[in-house]
Amino acid sequence: MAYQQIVVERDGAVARLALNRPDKLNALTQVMSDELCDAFEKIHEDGGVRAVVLTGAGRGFCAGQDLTEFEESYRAGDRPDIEQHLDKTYHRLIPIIVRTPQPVIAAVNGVAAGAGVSLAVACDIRLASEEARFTQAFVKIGLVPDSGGTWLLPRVVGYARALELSMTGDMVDARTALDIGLVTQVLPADSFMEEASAYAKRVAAMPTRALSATKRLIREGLTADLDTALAAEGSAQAEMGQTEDHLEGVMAFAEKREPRFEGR
Ligand code: LHQ
Repeated sequence: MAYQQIVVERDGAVARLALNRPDKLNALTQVMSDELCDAFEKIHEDGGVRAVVLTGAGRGFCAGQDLTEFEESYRAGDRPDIEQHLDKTYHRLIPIIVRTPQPVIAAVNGVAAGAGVSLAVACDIRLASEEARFTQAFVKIGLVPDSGGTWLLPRVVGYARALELSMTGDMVDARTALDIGLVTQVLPADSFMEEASAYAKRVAAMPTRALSATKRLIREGLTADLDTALAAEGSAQAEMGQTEDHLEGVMAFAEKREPRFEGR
């Protein structure tokens, strides 16, 4: 599949996906959503990818749904079938991102609005440029948060913050996003992609299978009872105990050297 609205690059074990409609602040279209699904599905199957970076080209991260996709129908006095649209787009895309076996890092380079915030919170780790801004813009057009926004955001920032952000639609800057836990790091704008790439390379050199199981266990643990979570940890740990990376980690510790993990 040749992509028109995203750019996929590889740098060693890091795959970098950039939304690529910079003039429209990378507003999401059906085409872009299909392309992201395809790219993430290929990454799921690619054992050579050990970390993924999701970012935006130009000054925006993602302005959410491209509102012009429906403009004609509104102007004609119709109402688009939003539920059907969601089924074809975000209801496919968001679970694919969340269930990506490899760690996924959102490098939020600029504004994130509506479904653009959902894309960011579907990732495992969020790094923000000083120029990043976030708005749950849904309310400004009389909608509820969608694309996983009601499920993902409270898990990231908590119930009270998620309600306030979603009910006001207020724009928050990168520093505030850091304060409320929406992102975990704010990096200088002029070296943002270099620093985000270096971070991703560090993650890609970690024991990938353990990271993959960790994100799954933590996600599933949020909706499991303690006994179920302990059993899931036990079974994952039994699997990790058999990996080459576990052996390498233990030997490196014994030999007082840095481990060289291969993701196996
Ligand atoms: C855009 C967009 C955009 C098209 C900027 N669409 N062009 C799901 C299913 C179905 C229906 C609806 O929704 C959803 C989920 C959602 O995501 S709902 C939320 C949709 N997003 C928004 O409501 C955000 C709309 N955008 C904005 O509020 C502003 O553009 C932000 C705050 C993101 C950025 O503001 P500025 O930095 O001042 O940039 P700008 O407004 O000048 O935008 C630059 C260009 O990007 C401009 O195009 P132009 O040709 O005039 O230069 C905008 O029209 C275009 N653009 N967002 N969502």
